[in-house]
Amino acid sequence: MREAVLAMAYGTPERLEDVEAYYTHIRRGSPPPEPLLDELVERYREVGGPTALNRITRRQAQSLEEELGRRGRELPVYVGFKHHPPFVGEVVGEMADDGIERAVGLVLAPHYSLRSIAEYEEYAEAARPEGMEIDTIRSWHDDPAFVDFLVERLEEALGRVEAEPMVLFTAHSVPSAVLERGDPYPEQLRESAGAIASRAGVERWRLAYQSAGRTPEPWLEPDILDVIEDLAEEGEEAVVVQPVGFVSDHLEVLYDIDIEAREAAESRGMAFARTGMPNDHPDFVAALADVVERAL
Ligand code: FEC
Repeated sequence: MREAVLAMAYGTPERLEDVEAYYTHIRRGSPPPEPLLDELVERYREVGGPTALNRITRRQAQSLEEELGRRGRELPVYVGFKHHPPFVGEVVGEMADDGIERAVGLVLAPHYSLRSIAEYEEYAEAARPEGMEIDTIRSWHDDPAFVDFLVERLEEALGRVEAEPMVLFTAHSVPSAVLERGDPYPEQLRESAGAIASRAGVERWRLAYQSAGRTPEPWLEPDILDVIEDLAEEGEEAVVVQPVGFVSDHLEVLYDIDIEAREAAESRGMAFARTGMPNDHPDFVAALADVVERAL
């Protein structure tokens, strides 16, 4: 049986001119009102233009293919994006043309949510031809090598602040309506945070959401900016942020954490540090290979 891995990630516009089409896709075909578009373009400008997310995703996939090969599993790793070409559905079609009969779907986001992994799964499933199997891994936040990797990143960031910090573990918020449908997302985030904190010997930590969308519905809280404000009022001197819900340096990290959250902390007199992201670090790639091998 011809097997493959389908690596899936969010995708980013590669030029500022493409931000409108990208944002329209995120909004399921409804073009963004001008003020929202302008604000998003400005956020990209502030991080130096479109982010490297697509390139990082491709490097992660390439390194994963090489690592699997070293482990005696010669199988191609395809890349499909949620909101940028090549879209997940197109890539599933390409895999079928290449004669792939079974694929392991690996979303490059560790926690399951109806608004994250479930949506990638739906895109893949909608394009899947009869006779082809796609098993998307539901979540991999608790993979031991991945947790080890995050513990090391946290220890490294803790070494960069002098005062004893409050550690904030963050993930992308999602509309809170998912809770009525039993979404395990908040629970999985608590598991991640608890496992990392206990392994790193960190006693003072909180979970916070970030990057809530610009829509009128309620999103999961507390928001990181509110938490930072509370911490300042409580007299905290330093904060270390670990964005456990993401695996790459992209807009939600480079702008929402490195610019917005940092400014919120430093303007209130607190020291601030953010943990390094996994990107294509060999130890992270090895963890991904473990996750895929188990699914195979
Ligand atoms: O570097 C880049 O250009 C890409 C940054 C990026 C990542 C990302 C990850 C996640 N999102 C998730 C959920 C939502 C929901 C909505 C939503 C909207 C946006 C907008 C931008 C954006 N997201 Fe995103 N997300 C990234 C970028 N996201 C830009 C539109 C402007 C805004 O609201 O800020 C609301 C959609 C709607 O209106 O229906 C929901 C989740 C993740 C983490 C999992 C993953 O990576 O797939 C969940 C990276």
